[in-house]
Amino acid sequence: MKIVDARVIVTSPDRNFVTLKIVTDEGVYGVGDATLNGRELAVASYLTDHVRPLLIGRDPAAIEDTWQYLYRGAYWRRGPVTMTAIAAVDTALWDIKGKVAGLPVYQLLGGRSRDRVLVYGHAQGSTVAETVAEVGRYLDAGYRAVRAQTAVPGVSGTYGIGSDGDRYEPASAGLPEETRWSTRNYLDHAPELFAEIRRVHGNDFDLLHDVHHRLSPIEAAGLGKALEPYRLLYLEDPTPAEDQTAFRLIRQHTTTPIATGEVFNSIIDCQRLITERLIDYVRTSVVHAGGITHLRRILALAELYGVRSGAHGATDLSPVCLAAAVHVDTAVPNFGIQEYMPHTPATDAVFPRSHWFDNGHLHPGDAPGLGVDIDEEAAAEHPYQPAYLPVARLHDGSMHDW
Ligand code: EZ4
Ligand code: CO
Repeated sequence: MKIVDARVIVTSPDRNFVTLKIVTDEGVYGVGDATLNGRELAVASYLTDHVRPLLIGRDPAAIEDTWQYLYRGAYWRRGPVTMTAIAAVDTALWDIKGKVAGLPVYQLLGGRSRDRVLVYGHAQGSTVAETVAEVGRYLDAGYRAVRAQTAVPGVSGTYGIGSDGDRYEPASAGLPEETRWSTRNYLDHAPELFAEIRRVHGNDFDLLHDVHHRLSPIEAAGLGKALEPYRLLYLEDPTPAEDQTAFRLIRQHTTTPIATGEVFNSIIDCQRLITERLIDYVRTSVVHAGGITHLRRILALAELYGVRSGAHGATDLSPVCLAAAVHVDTAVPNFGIQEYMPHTPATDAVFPRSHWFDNGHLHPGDAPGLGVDIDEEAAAEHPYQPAYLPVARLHDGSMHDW
C-alpha cells in the first residue's frame, strides 16, 4: 500500500478547522486534525508546501518511521506549527491502520482500560450567582465534573466567558480583541465563586478552574492555598506554561492539584514538570503535541511519575482531534479527565463521527479507525474566515499573557 495523495482541507463551519486527508492507492484514506487556532494557514502551508511531497509514495503502515522522518528528519524541529502538522499526518495514519485492520484505534493502542471516558463541561456566567446556577445545570444533565469560570469585576473580556451557552469561542474575526486584565480583582473574586459552588452544590463532583496563564508563581501559590478548602480536581495553567521551574514554587505552597500543557507540543516541554512531579495532570492534546504517537510517549512518561492525562478539548480542537482523543483516553492506564465542549451543528454536519456522548462521558464507538470523517462537499460551503485569539493588556496599557 502506498500514499498517493495528502489533501489539506480548510473549512469554517462557525470556526476554522484544518484537516489533512491522506489517501492510499487502495482507496483507504485517513483524516487528521491540523487546526492551530488563529494560525491555521501556517500549518496548512507547512503541510501542503513542505510535508505533502515527503508523503507521496510512502508506506502508510510505517507510522513510527514517518513520525521520526518528519521530526528527526527536519533540522528545524518542534514548535506548534511543525508539531501540529506532524500530528495531522500521524493521526491520519492511525486512522488508516485501524481501517485496514478493521479495528477501532483504541484496540490498536492495547484495548480498553475503561468502560467510558469522564469529561468535564464548562460552566460560565457574568456573575457568581449565574455561574453557580450553570454548574447546577451541568450536574442536572449528568456531568460528574465541571469547570467554573466567572466574569471578574473590573476586567473586560474575562477569559472563559462567552455568550453562546455551552460554548466558549475566544477567536473572533478581524484583528485581535483587546481585553483588560487585573490580577488583584481576579484574586479577590475567584475564591468567592468556589466557596459558593461548594455551599450550594456540595462536594460530590469534580470541580476545575482555568487561570489561563495569568499569574506569577507566588500569586498562583496564594490562589492554590485559598482554593484548598474547595478541593478542586485541578487548577489549570496557573502561570505561563513554558516556565517549567515556576511550578516548583507553586508546589512548595499548596496541595491544590495542578494541570498544565495545552500549549505544549513536545515531551521536552513537560519533561521536568513530570519527572519532578510538579504537576498532577498533563493537558497535551493529540493535535498540538505530535499526534497519537507522541502523546502516548508523553503519557507513558507521566504514568511513571503518577501524573494523569487531562486532555485539552476546547472547540478549536476539531471533531477529528476529539475522536482521536477518545481512543487514547479509552486505552491509556493513566487517563484522568477529558475536556469537552460540544461543537456547533454546522461543525457536526461537516464531520460525521461515531464517538458519542452520554451522561457526562464519551464513548469511542466501534467503527474501524478513528470513526470520524470529513464531508468535503459540506466543508466547501464554509470558506476560511480570518480570525485571531484575543490579547490582554494591564490597566497601564502594557501587554499581559492572554
Ligand atoms: O483558550 O483552546 O482550557 N481550555 C482553554 C481554551 C484555549 C483555546 C485557545 O485556542 O484554555 O479555551
Ligand atoms: Co485552558
